[in-house]
Amino acid sequence: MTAVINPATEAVVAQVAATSLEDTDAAIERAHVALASWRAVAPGDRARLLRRFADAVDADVENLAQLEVSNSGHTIGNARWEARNVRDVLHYYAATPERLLGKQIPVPGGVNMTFNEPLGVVGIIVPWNFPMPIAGWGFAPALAAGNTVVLKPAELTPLTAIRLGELAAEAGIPPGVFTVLPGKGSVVGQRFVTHPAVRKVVFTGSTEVGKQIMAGCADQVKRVTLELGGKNANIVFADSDLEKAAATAPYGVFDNAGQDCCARSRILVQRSVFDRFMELLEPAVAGVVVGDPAAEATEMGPLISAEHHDRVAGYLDDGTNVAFRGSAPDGPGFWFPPTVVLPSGPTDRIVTDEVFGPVVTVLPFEDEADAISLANDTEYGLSGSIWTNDVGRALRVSRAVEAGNLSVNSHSSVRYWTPFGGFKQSGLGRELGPDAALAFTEVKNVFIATD
Ligand code: TAP
Repeated sequence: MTAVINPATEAVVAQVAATSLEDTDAAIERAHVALASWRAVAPGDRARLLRRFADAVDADVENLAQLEVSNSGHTIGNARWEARNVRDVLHYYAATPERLLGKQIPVPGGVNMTFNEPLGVVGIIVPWNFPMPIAGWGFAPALAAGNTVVLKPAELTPLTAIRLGELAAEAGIPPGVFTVLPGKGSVVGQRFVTHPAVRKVVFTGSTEVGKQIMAGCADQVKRVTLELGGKNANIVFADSDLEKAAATAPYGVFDNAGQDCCARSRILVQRSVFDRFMELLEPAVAGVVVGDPAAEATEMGPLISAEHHDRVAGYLDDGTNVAFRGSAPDGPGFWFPPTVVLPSGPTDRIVTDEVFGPVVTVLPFEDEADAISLANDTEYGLSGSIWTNDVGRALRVSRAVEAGNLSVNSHSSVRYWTPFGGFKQSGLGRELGPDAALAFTEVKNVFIATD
């Protein structure tokens, strides 16, 4: 049994059994057996089952949100959005089974056509920072395309995934088609990589573990989608709406206490407006409401664990030039105040590493070329923001920054109907959007001779 801790109170909220290697194998076997019957479900019926699953999630939004607040310390507002996001991806991909259209390609002497065949059993490995959406982004398109799914939540945050498994069963998703297996990454997650019946692994988590997963999958030429870390730039040009850029910068990085692969944790500000930007940023940071995540007005909760708290704190020492900090409650709970750092330069560890906490660095740049060069001076490439009122510059810089998800005059990165994923070491493949279900299929080409 593993104790599940509320990070805002340090109280034990549940005890969850860790799935053994034998039980993982048995679940994968059941998922393998269930493939034939799930594939045979008529497209319209598969779509109806996914919509019923979505409706079950919709009816359970408040319960799922409260579970997430107590397990992950997410603010109640964010947790409701996350539960509704699972509902929405299920509805969106419920349209897939009837629209997985092959092609008919003209060839002499016969008929040539393509089919999008399901891959088989898909293993989905989820991190602790967004347990619900990241699970849904994988299982909704995978199930819609006719695959069966085994899903491992993070050991720290299994509660909403377990509930989603119950809701799937209540909605009529057949046994073996969608199985949630709480447990250790080194046991359950690793078995997804090595078990030959698992044909694809979808992994979201750290770049370090992602590389191990990719290397492990190579042994069986197993398909893999990786959503990994980020160290995203928030580029503020002198010609932008500086008040708005400064007022929104805290949300861009401190949402979910900075435990967000899309956090804009490197603010780059044009030198001519640097001092003014810092003057505007200070009250915005002071105004972030940090505290009880169950309270409606709270904007930032705690970090996920004591261990993670120590890791984040380890980036700050006596020599760190902290410009200013927001507030945070005293313990119990793994609290860390929103923190703004003026580093000595772009090679400081706090600028190059993914801190994954409520810590942001601010650096000046001279001109457009300098901004692009600084933004790209990282092996990550997940997201970023560009603040400017010059439309030509907005387009030039968006094309030049090496990242999968950019927003201009906004920090918004995720919409379930648009593609999401990283450049460089931030990942491999794309989730969400119109093409995500195709990543759970193989294209088969069939020629029928007529002559
Ligand atoms: P990880 O430590 O990499 O863990 C992620 C998941 O992998 C957990 O379920 C973990 O299980 C499992 N795992 C660990 N070792 C494994 C192994 N050897 N084989 C198979 N599975 C294994 O990451 P984390 O600390 O939970 O999450 C934070 C990271 O995720 C950050 O780097 C963040 O940027 C990234 N992230 C990326 C995105 C996107 S979309 N790009 C979104 C969210 C988060 P345990 O729970 O047992 O450790």
